[in-house]
Amino acid sequence: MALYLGLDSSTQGLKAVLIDAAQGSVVATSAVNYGHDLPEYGCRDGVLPNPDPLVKHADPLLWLAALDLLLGRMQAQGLPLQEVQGIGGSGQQHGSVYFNEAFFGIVSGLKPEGNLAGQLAPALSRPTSPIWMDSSTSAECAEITAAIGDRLQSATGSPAIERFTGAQIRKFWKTTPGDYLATRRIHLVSSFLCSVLIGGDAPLDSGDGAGMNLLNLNDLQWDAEIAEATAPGLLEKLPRIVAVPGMAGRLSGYFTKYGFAAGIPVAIWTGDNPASLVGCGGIGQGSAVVSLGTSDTFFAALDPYRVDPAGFGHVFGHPAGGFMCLTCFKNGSLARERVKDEAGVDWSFFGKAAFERTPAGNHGQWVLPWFEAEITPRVTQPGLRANFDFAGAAPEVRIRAVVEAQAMALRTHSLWMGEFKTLRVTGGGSQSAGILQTLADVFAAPVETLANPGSAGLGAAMIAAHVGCGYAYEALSASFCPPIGRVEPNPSAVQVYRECLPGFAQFEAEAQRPALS
Ligand code: XUL
Repeated sequence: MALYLGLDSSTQGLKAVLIDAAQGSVVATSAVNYGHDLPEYGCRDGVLPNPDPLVKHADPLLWLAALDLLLGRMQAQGLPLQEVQGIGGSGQQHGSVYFNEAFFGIVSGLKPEGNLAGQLAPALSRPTSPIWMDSSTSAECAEITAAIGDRLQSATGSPAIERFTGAQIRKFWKTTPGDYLATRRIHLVSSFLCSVLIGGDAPLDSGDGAGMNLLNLNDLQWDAEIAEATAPGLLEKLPRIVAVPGMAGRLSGYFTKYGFAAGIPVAIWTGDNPASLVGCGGIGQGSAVVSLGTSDTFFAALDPYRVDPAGFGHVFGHPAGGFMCLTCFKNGSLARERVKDEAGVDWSFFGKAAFERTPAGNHGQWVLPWFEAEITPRVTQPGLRANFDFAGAAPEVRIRAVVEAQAMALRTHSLWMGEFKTLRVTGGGSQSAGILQTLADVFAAPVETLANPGSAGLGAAMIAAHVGCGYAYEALSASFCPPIGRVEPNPSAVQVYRECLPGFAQFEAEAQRPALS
């Protein structure tokens, strides 16, 4: 056996995937849901309530409590944790955790008789963590853009983006300069949890680091001028940066209480999207991944380096080397759930019947499902925009309108990345036949589904196997990511969408004006 553990600290929970790299098999999966399992932290759906709908913070101690709870559960399940040869991980991107001077001593001296949250609480210089759903930093984005200009996007792979960590750090400095001054280290969710695992101050990889608007992707170093324009003295508060995940360190003695062998290698963590690209077998060019989760994301390996001329897409480091491109839509599964609930139907109706009862193109009836402020395109005032009586329409018409809009937005905003021969679809939405067919037809490309148990956690486990024992990514992809289903595009529907797409792009561009209701 060659067991490797992948952990994925996502928006709504912490997930684990245990693989046997020698056998090419997934041995076990396990999960903790923040709202359900740790309600005492008050983070339903992983977010702290806030009167301002643009502010989305979480409690970083919740992520630690989840780690203790999950590992304890896996031990109680009798999983062979003592056989694990290495651990890797991924975190929701952009979320940041702020530490004072005490952090370094506390993290290196974790005591097994205590828990993680209790021990690390005094090390926080900011009690809450802004996460990727936050869009409250438009002013800070404008200030950073005014200082740096177009170089911000050509250097960091993205223009100034509200959820990216740079703008969040600037807001922290502006609103509570004393707390900012007391901050000695700013970690992302990924490097924070990796630090805890190694009992040290972990580096960041360029996959997650590129989500900060601070990393220069031309030389993979922090950009001193951009850092200083973001907040004074920021450079020295940032973790060490590395191009691709290597070994971060050895597992802290704290974790032997869960049965792990002392000192096993821990790989440098990455962001959930870069890990997911690995976990979907997206090592080379040719196929793109559509991940239908809390957010919908579209990503692929990118070669050569280039940026989105429209300014919505991003470039991150690829964990296997080189670059990846990504576009993220905030109104993903939450929008699908909203329309399903409001229509009073179940998932089987949503995934199948709704599409059997309505034609491709929905007779030109479109809705932009911006239940929440959207990031692609940038829409700060939530609200649906429709060209028909959406509320009065039949459930199947409303459902098709939402799914088609999501697929057409994915297509419109991924054109800068190039053409792809296939799409690999992952996440909860990949269970729906209607969604898969719509994607195949809108992209005019076959859609493949994967058997994977959570692509980010699987990718993290594959990274651990690569880093810990030199398993090649190509071989790991061949064993862990074979497609299990394939949906071919339907030529007549392809034609319908080909004709619709320019009009839809126009409709979306015009709808970026504030909603009327
Ligand atoms: C990517 C993004 C989201 C989060 C979700 O830029 O903001 O996909 O990574 O966890």
